[in-house]
Amino acid sequence: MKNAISLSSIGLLMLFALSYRCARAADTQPITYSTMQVIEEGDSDAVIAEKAAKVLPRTNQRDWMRLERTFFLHFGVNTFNEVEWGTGHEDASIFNPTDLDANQWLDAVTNFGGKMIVLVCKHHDGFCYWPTRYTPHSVAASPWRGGKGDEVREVADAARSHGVTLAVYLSPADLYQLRTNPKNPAGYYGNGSSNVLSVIPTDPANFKTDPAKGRTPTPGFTSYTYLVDDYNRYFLNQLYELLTEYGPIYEVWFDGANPDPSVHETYNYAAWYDLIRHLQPNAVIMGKGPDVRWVGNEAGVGRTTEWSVIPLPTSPETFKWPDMTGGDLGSRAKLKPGSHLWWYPAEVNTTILQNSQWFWGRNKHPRTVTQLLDIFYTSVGRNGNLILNLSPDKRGLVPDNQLDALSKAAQIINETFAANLTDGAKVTADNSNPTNSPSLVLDGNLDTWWEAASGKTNGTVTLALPKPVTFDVVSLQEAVDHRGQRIESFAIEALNGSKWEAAEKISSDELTTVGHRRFIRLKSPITTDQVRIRITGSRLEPTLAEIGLFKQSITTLPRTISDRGTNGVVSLSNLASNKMVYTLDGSTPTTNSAIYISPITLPLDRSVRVRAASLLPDGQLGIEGARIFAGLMPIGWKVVSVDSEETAGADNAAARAIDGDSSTIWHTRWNADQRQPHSITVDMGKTNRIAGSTYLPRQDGLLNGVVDKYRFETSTDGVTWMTNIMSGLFANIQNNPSLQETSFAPVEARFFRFISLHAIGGSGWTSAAEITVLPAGDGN
Ligand code: FUL
Repeated sequence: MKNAISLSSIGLLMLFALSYRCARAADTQPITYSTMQVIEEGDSDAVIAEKAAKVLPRTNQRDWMRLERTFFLHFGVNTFNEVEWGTGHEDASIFNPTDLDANQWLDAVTNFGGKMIVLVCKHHDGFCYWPTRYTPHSVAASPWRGGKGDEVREVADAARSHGVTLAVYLSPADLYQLRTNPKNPAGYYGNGSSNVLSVIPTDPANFKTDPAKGRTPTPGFTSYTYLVDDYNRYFLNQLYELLTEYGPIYEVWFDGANPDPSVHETYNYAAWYDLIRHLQPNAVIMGKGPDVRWVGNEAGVGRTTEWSVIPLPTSPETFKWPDMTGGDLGSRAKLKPGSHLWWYPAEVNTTILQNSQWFWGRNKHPRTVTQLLDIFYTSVGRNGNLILNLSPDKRGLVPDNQLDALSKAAQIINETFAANLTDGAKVTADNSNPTNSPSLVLDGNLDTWWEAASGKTNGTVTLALPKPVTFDVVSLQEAVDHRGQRIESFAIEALNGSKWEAAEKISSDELTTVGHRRFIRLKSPITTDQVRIRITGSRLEPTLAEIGLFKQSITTLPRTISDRGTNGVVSLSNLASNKMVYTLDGSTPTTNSAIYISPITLPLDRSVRVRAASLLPDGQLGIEGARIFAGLMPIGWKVVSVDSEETAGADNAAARAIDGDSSTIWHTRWNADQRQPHSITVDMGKTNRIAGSTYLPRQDGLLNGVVDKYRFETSTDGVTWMTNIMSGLFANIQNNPSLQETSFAPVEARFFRFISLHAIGGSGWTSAAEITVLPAGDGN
């Protein structure tokens, strides 16, 4: 049956046909709970705060927020080429995993308590991992399982049998379909075709000639009609296949990244959203869509103050959902007349590989257990869902080094959270709404909660424990599904004798927002039989649905290893100020390793791997932190030429790119020389045999001048240059501005030249925090 829809009106209305009862100014009418509120001209600050506090999540968001730990999986042609971004020129024959086992992937997911897997079904290169009817460029053309394989089906089946929900990533950017791809001259992407009436699912045989001709819909589903061009029809048909043939889908992930923006294509997001809402109404749309927001980095770190209620400058029907990367997205200062207040929670995506690399490669190392634990606390514990990527290798298996790090982190998390130490506590509050008693904060149910008495914006909830307990993690959860997000500041205090004392938190955590969940880690464990949460600021009567006290099974060691100075000096520190042991030869630290007393001097002529661990008061080792210092230290190096450097507005001289300090940068002139290329030429003072280079983009959160296309040249005498040493693209550097390493055949060089050919966003600036070279045979 065909169901014709006029997209512009009905589709969008259906899309947002949620309970929008936009409240008017509070002095005329009470403000009711709603999934959207509008701030009117003349609303007082109190009314605005009340409106923000009365925005509720929608059902699909509520279910999604409760997942907390979810996984991503990037596997495909890029795995076989060991690159982060493909080109669209890949031959299908390259995709041939020998041992692909989706159950092994799902075992890893459930071991970490993962509740959902987002599978990359098509990455930017356009190769499809299910046998789609709409392009031959898929697993069907590959040797894998004799061309009969369907990775999406295998993952869907494994996910179902593991009790994990399924979600799909379908890249809007598609280099295979790019109009300019010589491998596919009939590509749809940016081919200038006009919008024509198209039935989805389209009959593949008439895809271009008569798109009004549909094919039989999947049993249990119907057809839809849209006015779209070739690429959008292609994309809608792919969505249709994925959303109707693999069981329930809970998230659709739209990536904003596009490796080749030179060919323009207009994505018809409205049609895509409409189709998703019809086919999988419980799914959240992530990224360029209305349900889930990208947190703004790929490092696994949520904001210390993370609001889920976000002001939109226009109505959600017309809003374009750009990435939101600012530091403050939802504080009172951001709420203003004209804002539509919308529940828009954060998803924190990151990878198990160092430097946020998504696809497996033989030289890519997994993150340390400490980093994974940190990521867990700074995502799930900062009112966001964690989506952690696994990268199977060419066999189609998640390699042991990733599994090892993951399962160690999982074990620590599982042990830490196995027992909520509040058991048997008597809960009281200095004020309560009579229908929401304080004992509800310990009933394990997010749908019941303590709420402050009517009119109060603060309150203290006290737990009197049957006997003293020792804890170093506090978990708080607001009743967001029923009362929205309200808390703005709070204190955690423990009774010490007869005195209430503030529990000392680690410095990277802040006592501000709570939302779905907030973890606060303490600087050191506290032993007490009375704990209180004192809410000191709230947009409306504060609520707490759950309180938890936990003891970390192992004291972790967040970020402890400093930069390597030009003198080779590195210092170690840990937040709890414990003693530390370390190694410099790659071996695992033990209680007998060198004890850290003062800054260590590292060799300067090679890469060094520093591994360190705290020595805990009980004589045990805390878990390890590690850092690789890649490349030669720039000792005695000189910039011999640079075409532009800013020295007036700030000290952004070229020398800053070779000062061994990742916090200073070389930047071309701010108000001049705004064109590419730019280049910096360095004299290393002596000839080195080198086999790679590194570029560390600026680490201050700004992207101005960050290079995404480069060339690297060398010379032994500064006169004759080898210009074809290395050139290329720093794939995904915009989303993931971390260390970029390239390797090349060993060469003797005293001089090198780094040339910026293109910077993010086509900017005419160039910037760099550090540039160095990798010595040959270094093998870090
Ligand atoms: C980015 C992409 O470019 C990466 O390759 C990866 O897929 C990540 C999840 O999103 O923007």
